[in-house]
Amino acid sequence: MNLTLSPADIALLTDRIDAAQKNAQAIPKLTDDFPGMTLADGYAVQMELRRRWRAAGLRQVGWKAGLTSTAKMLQMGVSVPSIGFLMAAMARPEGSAVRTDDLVHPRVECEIAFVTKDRLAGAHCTREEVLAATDFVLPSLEIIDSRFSGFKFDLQSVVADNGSAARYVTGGRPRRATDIDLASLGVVMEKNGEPVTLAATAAVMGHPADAVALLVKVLDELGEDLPAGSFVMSGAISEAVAVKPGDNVIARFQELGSVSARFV
Ligand code: OOG
Ligand code: MG
Repeated sequence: MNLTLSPADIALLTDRIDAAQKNAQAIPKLTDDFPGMTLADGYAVQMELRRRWRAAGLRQVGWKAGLTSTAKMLQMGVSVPSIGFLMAAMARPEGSAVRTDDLVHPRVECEIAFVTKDRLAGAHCTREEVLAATDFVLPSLEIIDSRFSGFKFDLQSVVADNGSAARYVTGGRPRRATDIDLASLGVVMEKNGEPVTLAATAAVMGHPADAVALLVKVLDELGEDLPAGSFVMSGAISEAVAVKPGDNVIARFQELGSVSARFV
């Protein structure tokens, strides 16, 4: 990957992203000031953010793939999948009240989450390897929150912003990935009792395990692997839905049960 930013610029942009996240304050997308930024530069900022948070004692639980469905690519105008890291502090209990005053403009996505039992690594990771290394899958909601004004960004900026990662909720019934057909599960997301998105899990790259394989390949390019025991979100199955205080969201997954959150 082709890095163009100096270490000082990477530190500066990491400061900006970190502050925008901590203050829940929108900032202009990074390419406004650094138009030559590359995808590698975006990941350099993301990895510096991860390094800082881990150095501060925060615990990483896994990774997320994003922009892995056509619905999301069309919604965001970005057509290349990307990854981000997930920390324990981002988790919220199922059905619990999720605060919005510490977020900029939250949106909710429904995703298949994987928990792994074996290490995955390398530039040629396959769907079959992912399924063999998966302990169980479960339904999840991701609450994304772009730190960029108007929720508008390009690939470089969103990668630097850790793929808009903010909160996540898991629920439902964990299942062995091999006991169900993970590519053909219907998912309905409801907001305040009304269906707002309808899709099937094949919307994620044909099979959600392919999104995990892609994530492993990106990790390989970054010099990382996916350790056993990782929690991995495979990307939104349908478009993200904006939420505000008072909203209730439930996603009902065929075979996996439901997962919900309410917003305050
Ligand atoms: C980027 C993150 C996308 C997904 O599941 O597709 C994502 C964004 O849309 O803000 O998490
Ligand atoms: Mg997501």
